[in-house]
Amino acid sequence: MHRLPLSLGMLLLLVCCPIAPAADSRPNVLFIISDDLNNMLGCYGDPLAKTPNIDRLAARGVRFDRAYCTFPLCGPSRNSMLTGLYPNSTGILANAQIFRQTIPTHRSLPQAFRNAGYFVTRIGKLYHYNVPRSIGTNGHDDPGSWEMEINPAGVDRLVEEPQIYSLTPGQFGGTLSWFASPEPDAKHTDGLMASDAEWVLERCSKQNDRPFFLALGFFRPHTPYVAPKTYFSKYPRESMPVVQGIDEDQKDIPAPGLGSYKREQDKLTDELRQEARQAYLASISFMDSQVGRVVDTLDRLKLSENTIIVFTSDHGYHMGEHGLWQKMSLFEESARVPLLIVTPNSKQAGQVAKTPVSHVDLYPTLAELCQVPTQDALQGESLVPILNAPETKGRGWALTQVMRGGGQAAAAVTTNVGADGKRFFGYSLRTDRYRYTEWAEGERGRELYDHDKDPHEIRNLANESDFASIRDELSKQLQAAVKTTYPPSGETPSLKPGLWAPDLTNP
Ligand SMILES: [Ca+2]
Ligand SMILES: [Ca+2]
Repeated sequence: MHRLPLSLGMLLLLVCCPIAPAADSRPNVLFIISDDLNNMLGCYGDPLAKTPNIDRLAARGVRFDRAYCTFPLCGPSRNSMLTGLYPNSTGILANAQIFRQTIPTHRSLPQAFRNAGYFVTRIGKLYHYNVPRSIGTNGHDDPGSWEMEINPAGVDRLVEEPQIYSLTPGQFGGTLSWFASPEPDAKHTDGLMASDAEWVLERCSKQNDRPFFLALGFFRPHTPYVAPKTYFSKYPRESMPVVQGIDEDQKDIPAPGLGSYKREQDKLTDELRQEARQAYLASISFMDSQVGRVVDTLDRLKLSENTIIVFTSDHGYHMGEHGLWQKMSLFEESARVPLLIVTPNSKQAGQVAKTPVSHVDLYPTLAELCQVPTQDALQGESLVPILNAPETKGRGWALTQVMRGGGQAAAAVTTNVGADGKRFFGYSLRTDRYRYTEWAEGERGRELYDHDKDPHEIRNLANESDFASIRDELSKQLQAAVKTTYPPSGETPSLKPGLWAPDLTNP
């Protein structure tokens, strides 16, 4: 009597759930993003950067040589990447906003993983934060994206701010500022985050009934460039290069192309330029060490055998090229981002993909790799064919946009260059060979650079008659690309009053 119901029950279980997914066999995801990090990394050929841990990741996966953000500013870029939509479809064109205020029912990348049963955790900055002011808080977060959030704040935020050098004293977030800290790695915010990530991974190795999606958002090298002083000593100040030939270079750049310049940068001497580069590189090496700790833990716990690792940044960064610093330009240094994707046991480990790709491609890529359903229309393309064969052509272009004149984005970081106060966009199309940029549909200027001959984008060919046909062809391609950035309605969604807005609380 005892045995029959049990057998029936088992039989029923088999009949009812013959194709139940084996949840624990889906790969985990370790998604690492650094803030304001350009491609000054050893694996991208930088002659100075000491980044052994990120270089090690590059050797384990596919390195995307031409990866681009959609908008070189934290908030718009991160909302775009994490929703899989261009900024013209998220409606987030400035910092301190979240897509729940514009497209509230859209499912974010981490949310799709949550809905598919993953244990989804955020540590640090994934959506926008004011740095350093909102370190230690949720920032401008989307609570619906995560099951668990961890927000440490280290000595860089809690103790050392009075000692930080700044071009504009007392300001650190949008201003060039730095400090060589006497405190060790473990006491800094990014060090605490690496420790928290180790703790989460320990938990996931013991409790492996569900795969995990661990999103780890380091704050460095974002200003203020605060890092333990041992990292500063890797980069002697006197040996730091200073970009030359700025006046000559700027002559053929339309005014909006230089619109991210800030008046306070007039104070920069060559010595300060060297100090800024030293501090930026020191912050990169410090962040690289924290990446190494987390990846070592993943290896030690044998989780890497079934974990996809992504490493990227929210946008690029200038170190004086064209006379510019920081972000919000459409030049290569600001639009380009590092992108490494490591899939377990990849036959393509160490290979390089040269075709242009975009941050909007990450959502469909990870969803495909993990068989996570995507219920919303996404605007990127899966990079899986490129991961399988890095010479695959893909879409063949990447589009980056920025806003100028009036509006909140301008107030966030840039000089307002629209004398009439009118808001306008710049769009820049990157193909294998060219970068082509239009400001206000070309009314406020065009730029064309040939990367085969001019990798530093010094000579603007847009007004040279020999290049008129290439320019016109790229202009058509750019306008077609811009059309793909809008939602089906053709209208960018606007902020809706009454919808949840993040509360910014200082710790
Ligand atoms: Ca950023
Ligand atoms: Ca030039």
